[in-house]
Amino acid sequence: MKSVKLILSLVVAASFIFGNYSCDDDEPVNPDPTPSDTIASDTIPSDTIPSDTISSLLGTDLIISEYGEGWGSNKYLELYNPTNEAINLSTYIVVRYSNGNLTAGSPYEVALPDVDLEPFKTFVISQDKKNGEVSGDDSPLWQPLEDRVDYFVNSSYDDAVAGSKCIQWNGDDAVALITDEGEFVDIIGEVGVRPALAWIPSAGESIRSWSSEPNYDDGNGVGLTADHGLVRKSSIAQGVTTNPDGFNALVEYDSIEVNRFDHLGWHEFDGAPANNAPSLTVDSVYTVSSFAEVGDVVLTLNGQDADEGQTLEYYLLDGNYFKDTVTSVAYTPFALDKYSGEVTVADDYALAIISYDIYMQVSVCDEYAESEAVSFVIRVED
Ligand SMILES: [Ca+2]
Ligand SMILES: [Ca+2]
Ligand SMILES: [Ca+2]
Ligand SMILES: [Ca+2]
Repeated sequence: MKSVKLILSLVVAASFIFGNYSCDDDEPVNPDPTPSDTIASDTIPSDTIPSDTISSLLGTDLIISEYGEGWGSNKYLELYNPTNEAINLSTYIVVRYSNGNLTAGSPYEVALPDVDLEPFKTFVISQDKKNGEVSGDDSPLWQPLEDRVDYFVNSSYDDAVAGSKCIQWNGDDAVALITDEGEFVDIIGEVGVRPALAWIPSAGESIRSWSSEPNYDDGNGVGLTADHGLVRKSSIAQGVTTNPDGFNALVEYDSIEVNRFDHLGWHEFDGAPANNAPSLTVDSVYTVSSFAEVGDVVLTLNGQDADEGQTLEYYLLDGNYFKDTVTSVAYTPFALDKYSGEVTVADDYALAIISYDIYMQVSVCDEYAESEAVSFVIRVED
């Protein structure tokens, strides 16, 4: 446990240096580093800060940068490379230790694919329950989540399929990244401990989960690993490599509300190179003919980024939904291409019956940061 205590005290020190971070359940993560408030400029003369301060912030291995346990199948894990060299993922395994189990087993272990993860980039893992492809009682991933996933894991619950029961955490499990030699790289929760029921405000009920107050597993405070997301604080460069004695999520993570996907696909890290966040401006209203056909371009989003050579990705955050009040059939009339920013007609039958404006909320991401959300409507005209 000694090394865990050392890590925790380093984290406390790092929190002091980088200021207080919001942990409000209802607010988006909004890191507000205020070093000038917490360290008087005369206590640490600038000439005592070594010139390699930035590189000393780097990590030595992958970390878990985001965890999500949402509604239905909306479960995901984001990995991040906090080093300055690419890391091949094929020697890493994501493991779910279910309900306090000390061991996992093949259906609970996902071997990652042969992918080189570049420095300061993320890799998002979820279940292969894509929209239109689910069977049985499963619900599909919500489209705004599906759009951000890099790797869809076979989640058939079949004991003969490795990993098929892994991405099904529901709050009272430990989730770990390990090497193919069985060494912990990072851990959420405490392997071998199943937390008690804790209050989940958004659900209006208690669900077994790691919670916000000591002892973190006895139900005190608010449940944080069920119907919530966790975003790693930007000061954290190293994973938890020893099974901890208790899991206080808020030491290293900010809590975000359930089904909030706009932090996926990028991670704020103090050791990363300087970056200008991309921005996006849109008109308030675009129009499309009710006779338009599938594939017709309605508009093209045009993100701006002051940095050279960064790939921009466009995401739908909300909207693009129409429900026929007579038949109760729901439609998604448009499609947003992640890379080109083109919004095209996806369902021309929906256009023919729509009788009001379709609301869209979108953003642009450069893989290091995401823009503010912007909204517009598409007006369907005869
Ligand atoms: Ca849930
Ligand atoms: Ca569980
Ligand atoms: Ca993230
Ligand atoms: Ca940028």
